[in-house]
Amino acid sequence: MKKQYLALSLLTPVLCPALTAEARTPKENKVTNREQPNVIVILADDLGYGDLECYGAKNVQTPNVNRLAGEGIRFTNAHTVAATSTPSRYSLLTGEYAWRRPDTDVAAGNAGMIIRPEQYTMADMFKNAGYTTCAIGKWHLGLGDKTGQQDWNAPLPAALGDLGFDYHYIMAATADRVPCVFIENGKVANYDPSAPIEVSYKQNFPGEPTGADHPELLYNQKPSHGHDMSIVNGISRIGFMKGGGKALWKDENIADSITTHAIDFIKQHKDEPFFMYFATNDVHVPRFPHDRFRGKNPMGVRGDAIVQFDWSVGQIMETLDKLGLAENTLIILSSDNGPVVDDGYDDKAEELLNGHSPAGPWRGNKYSAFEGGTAVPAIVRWPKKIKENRESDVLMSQIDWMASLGALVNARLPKGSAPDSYNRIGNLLGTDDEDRPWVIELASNHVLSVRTKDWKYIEPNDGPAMIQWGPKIETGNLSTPQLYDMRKDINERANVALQHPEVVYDMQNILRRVRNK
Ligand code: NG6
Ligand code: CA
Repeated sequence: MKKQYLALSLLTPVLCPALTAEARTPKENKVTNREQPNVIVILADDLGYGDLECYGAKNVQTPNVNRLAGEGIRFTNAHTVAATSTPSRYSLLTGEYAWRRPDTDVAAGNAGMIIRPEQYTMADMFKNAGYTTCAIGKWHLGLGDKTGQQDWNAPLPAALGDLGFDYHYIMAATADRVPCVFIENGKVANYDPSAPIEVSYKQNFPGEPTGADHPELLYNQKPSHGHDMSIVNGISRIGFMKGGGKALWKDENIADSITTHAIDFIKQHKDEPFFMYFATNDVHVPRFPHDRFRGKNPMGVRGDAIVQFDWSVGQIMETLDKLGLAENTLIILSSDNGPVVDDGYDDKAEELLNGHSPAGPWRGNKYSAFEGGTAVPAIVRWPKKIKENRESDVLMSQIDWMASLGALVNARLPKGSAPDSYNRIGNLLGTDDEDRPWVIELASNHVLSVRTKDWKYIEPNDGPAMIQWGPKIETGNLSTPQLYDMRKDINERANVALQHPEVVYDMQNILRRVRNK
């Protein structure tokens, strides 16, 4: 870490003599603690900044997340690296910007494993620091060999065990992508030999119904965009699949299933330091929460999925409480990208918003270059060290979580690993409120933005202003540079690039420097 920082800061004056204070390389926060807490990263899916009660949501109750925030720090200026899942998660788990690689876009369910075994991951880091590690829930970073020609009826040739996770119980991709089975330690969980699994993203299997051909077979959630291929549990998905039998998940039980596995893991490892990456399926589509969470708010299934997410969080907290582990367990709760309402199923989420603003004060949504794409809730609780409950508007990025947590547990990272991650543990623990000098954000169309505390720059792009495949989502595209003054225009309305060419110049310099690193 140290080495990396020094190398960059030495380069800085050579490459960019004119950089202002805002263009500095991130500094490292001091490590103030070397004790080893358990660490749980709770990563929701498509949960927006405005979707939690403690972030101002009015139509939905989230008592457990509220309690977590009330016992820790609630961050109001935290960013994912990307506005979609795969690149966001890649960056979080490797400390490398996903856009440095060409193959980190939203992955198919049969994609080869994107993070390669030789890469050093957050899980490797914890494992080497003496932790027992696990990943539970949504994966969406590919599995198996690079070709993606997986045989789902045999152990996968590469899985999370090769990435530092001692245990995993995961969905290969997303709930709307086949295969609709859980993978446990590199094999289909509850594998049913009477129903061999076949998966293709190219063509259907003879005789298998699809949502496009047989809409009468679908339950109430019909696709609004895409999602018209294989039908599993009455919901049509992306991709074709055959078989699965008893191994197929039931959508209404996904939250129960992953939460139960998370609780079991905590119980089994209560006496040793553990790291858990708990990535929920909520609130991604198809939203199919269990009956007991339904109808609890005026927003339909999207609201119910938020309630279900809150329940999962509550179960983890309760388990820690019961086992006496809460005090020395650091929980970070966040989301993988900004919110989306209509994401391809007609689930009435749009019609039932009832005034709710999933992205809170930010413009744009999941996919966008505007802040709504990457501005997410982030809560850190660690009762042993964080004594004062507070809110923090420190500018931060998930890219730094690997190096920060590494510093916390005194991990030594191999040279070249986590190349974009800086130790900013003081920000996470509330002992250092110095903003990251800049944050880089990746939109789904590969446009990069730079955010500083005061400014937001979006690089020019000729693409359309709205997403083309259906829902009314702004991409943030404009063919000329965009600059917004975040001190007085957090909703990114007035493009002031022409009024502040020197700031545009600085922002472009930051981007060029980080790109060329
Ligand atoms: C899109 C899907 C969307 C969602 C997204 C990935 C369509 C029309 N849209 O292609 O439903 O699955 O990919 O979401 O198919 S993410 O949160 O995992 O990145
Ligand atoms: Ca997502």
